[in-house]
Amino acid sequence: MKILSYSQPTRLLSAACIFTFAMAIPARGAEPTTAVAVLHPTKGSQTSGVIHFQSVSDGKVRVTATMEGLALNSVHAIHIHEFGDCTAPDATSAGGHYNPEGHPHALPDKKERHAGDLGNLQADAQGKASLDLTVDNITINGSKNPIVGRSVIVHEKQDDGSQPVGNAGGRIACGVIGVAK
Ligand SMILES: [Cu+2]
Ligand SMILES: [Zn+2]
Repeated sequence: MKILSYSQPTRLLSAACIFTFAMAIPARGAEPTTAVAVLHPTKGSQTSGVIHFQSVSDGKVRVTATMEGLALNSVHAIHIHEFGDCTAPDATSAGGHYNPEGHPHALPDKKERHAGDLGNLQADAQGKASLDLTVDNITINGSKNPIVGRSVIVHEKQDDGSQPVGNAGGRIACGVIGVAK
């Protein structure tokens, strides 16, 4: 009888201990769900900003960006580039468009495009721009075209969707994509 009367609460207590212990440790290898890049001006540029990436439903990623210091009322290409390396004064160290699938360049309305093709930003009369776009061809750090460790580049001109890279001109801001909390 002694064993029976003690066993139930003891079992509950151990279950509670294991649960508490498990909750205290983040699951190893869990995929991060948000990433961020702070974009700094390249040499001679005034453009800076922040871009956030967040996993949403159906394996999609919501991309939100705010930029400032752009030419007034102008349109600027924004892409994820292959390397997370903004060290060159003109940001050429970031390499070309992030394109693990080997697709041609395109604007986001085309399903088949570089994974890094985020289209354009429209600057207002104060030189500020924002972007809110949901895409289905990248993940934060999953198996499909992970973006962590790559970079985001804003260009001096509009991406016109043409080959090979949208005719967007020089690079005016660059930031490396990292895991966010
Ligand atoms: Cu680019
Ligand atoms: Zn591209």
